[in-house]
Amino acid sequence: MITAALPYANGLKHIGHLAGAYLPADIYVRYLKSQKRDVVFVCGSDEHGTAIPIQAMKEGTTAQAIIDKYHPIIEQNFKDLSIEFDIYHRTSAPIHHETAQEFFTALNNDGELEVKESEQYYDEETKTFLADRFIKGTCPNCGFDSAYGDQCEKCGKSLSPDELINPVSTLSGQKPVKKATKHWYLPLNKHEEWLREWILKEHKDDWRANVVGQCKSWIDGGLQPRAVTRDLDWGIKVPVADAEGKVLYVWFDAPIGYVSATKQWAIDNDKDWKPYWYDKDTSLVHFIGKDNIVFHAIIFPIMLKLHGNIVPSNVPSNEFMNLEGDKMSTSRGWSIEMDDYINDWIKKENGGVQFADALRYYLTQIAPETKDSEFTWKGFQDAVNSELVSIFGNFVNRTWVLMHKLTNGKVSKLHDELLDEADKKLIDDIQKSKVKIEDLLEGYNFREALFEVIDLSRKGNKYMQEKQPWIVAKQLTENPETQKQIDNCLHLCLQLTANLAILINPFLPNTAKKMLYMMKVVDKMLDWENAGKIKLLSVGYSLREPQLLFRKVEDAEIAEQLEKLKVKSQKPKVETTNTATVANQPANLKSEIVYDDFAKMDFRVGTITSAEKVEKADKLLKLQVDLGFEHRTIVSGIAMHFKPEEIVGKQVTVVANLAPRKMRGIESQGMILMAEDKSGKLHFINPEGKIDEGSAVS
Ligand code: B3M
Ligand code: ZN
Repeated sequence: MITAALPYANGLKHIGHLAGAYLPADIYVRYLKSQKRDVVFVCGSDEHGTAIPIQAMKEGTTAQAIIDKYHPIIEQNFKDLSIEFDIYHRTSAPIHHETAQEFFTALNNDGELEVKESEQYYDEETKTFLADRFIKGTCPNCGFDSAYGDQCEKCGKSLSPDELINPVSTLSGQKPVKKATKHWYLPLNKHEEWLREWILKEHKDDWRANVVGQCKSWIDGGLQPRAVTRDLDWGIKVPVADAEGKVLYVWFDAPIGYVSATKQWAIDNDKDWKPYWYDKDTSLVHFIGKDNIVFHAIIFPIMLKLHGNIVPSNVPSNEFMNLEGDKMSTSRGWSIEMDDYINDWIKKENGGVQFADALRYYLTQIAPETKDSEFTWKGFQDAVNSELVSIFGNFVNRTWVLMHKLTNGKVSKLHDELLDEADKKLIDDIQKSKVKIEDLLEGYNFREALFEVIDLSRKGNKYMQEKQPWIVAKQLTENPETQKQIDNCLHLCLQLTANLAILINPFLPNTAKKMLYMMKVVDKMLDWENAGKIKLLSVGYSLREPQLLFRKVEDAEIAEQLEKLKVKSQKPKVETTNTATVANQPANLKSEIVYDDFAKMDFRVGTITSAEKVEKADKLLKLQVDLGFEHRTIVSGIAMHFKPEEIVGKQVTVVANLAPRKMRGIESQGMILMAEDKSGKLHFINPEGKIDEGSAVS
């Protein structure tokens, strides 16, 4: 039973999230599935908690609209990066509400929860209790001035509202007062003994040190009862009579989302879900980022145990991935959203799916398995150009080209009697690599496992370089016997290629698929049990023409991404709707320009004469704009804000001398000026009352 943390459906997710939980989980699951093990891989959107209504306020809409907007985008983003869940569920689903309520009721009826009244922060203006992200203040740990009531985003420390220095309401910006309220608590303290035994002794060596370490400091610090309900109107109703206006705490319901997702998967596939959560032989593995450790290694296991379920066998958690020297953060614009990467690399060109694998490659190569790591665009370029292209891709390509040149495009014979030391060593290397990679994957060491795969292809290159079949071929006319040496070399290189396809498959599934196509073999060849064998391709079998597995990443592409990151991080981002905060934000002006810079731009008034959605692009509308002197096609990223029919006839300001640019195969001949208000809503810039099309704006 494999789970990956449920991302909040409150916005786009970045590649740090991908590297933290989803990619390693996907690699592991692909490996298990290639071994035909009985495995279910679940994930889904976390749609409760204060993060959702807060985003709704920012976007000037409802919580429901937020989850309905982001859930499908995130789901599609994962698909585009070849993250293949058995189900991508959502916690707003009725089956999840029922499952979470049943869980609560069971624990409550068994007397495992405590009810207590306490004084909590309250916002008199909005008449709301201020839990979690509804309250902000200075972090007592690192001094960051906008730490939330549940966690400091700067230093990662878990907090409670009472720990914040100078707390203010996120909703109104007001200073809160204290007010009494009743809540249900899970007494973590009662479970200290078995947790110590289970985590700090039993799993001391097979869980990652960062996980055991964090658990140890929680346990040593003294576990406290933890509230599992909240005074909120967004969430799952507390299923008892006297709990008006109360919902389950998001961290109580979200992990139960793994169970309800499994139930839904079982319904969809006509299976029984119970063994996956009750059978003692099941291994439950939670893939998460480091800020989720306590919930998955301490709190949820307590809930599972009390409820009679199995507890996790492992909780592989990653540290953080930084970006170009700074912490990744969507709100500060210092991040690469999966959605952006997909649009810029994967959807842009034919065969762009190789860039899903390229990202999977680089993120695994720098996986923050034991300490924080760093994504740089230069590092990405190096990984692609000097490893995927020059080592792995080069070996496969050379093998194919030579096979077509020297052995008629067929798998040549292996002349056993002629096997020399180098041949035997290569065969041995293939077998050893398989065992090593398997051990590393079983131990969740994905980075090293991937290194071994590339290293095996490096050995292939070395072998080929030693054998030099293209040189040997020059002696063919004099000595036809030398063909046998060529046969052996290419036979082994081909068998190695088949092995590489199996071994790379969990990491780079699209590459493996392409290799299968070139070898004209069926998916079954990728079964893990085939790895280490050197009889995967039969003698005399003719193979397809080579296809390049990867192309080089150009310097200009990297420069463009760096520029994009710079521009994005300079854009003012509005943190809350609290006007005081907004007024205090620095204006973030772009650097000064001279009049000539401005005079170069030609702005004209135009009228939108037609608008339609661009296929497979959620954000884009294709517009026809009448500029008086001519009609223009303009592709504009406003589809999330306007329906096509509501903007036809509107006057707009167009940058009329912008170089045309292709977007999704459509040439966009200009740009429309828009103003973004503090809620993130877009407005057209248009003249007061209709004027002639083509009028210049200056
Ligand atoms: N949604 C927090 C996060 O995205 C939370 C994870 C839930 S896992 C059950 O980091
Ligand atoms: Zn802090």
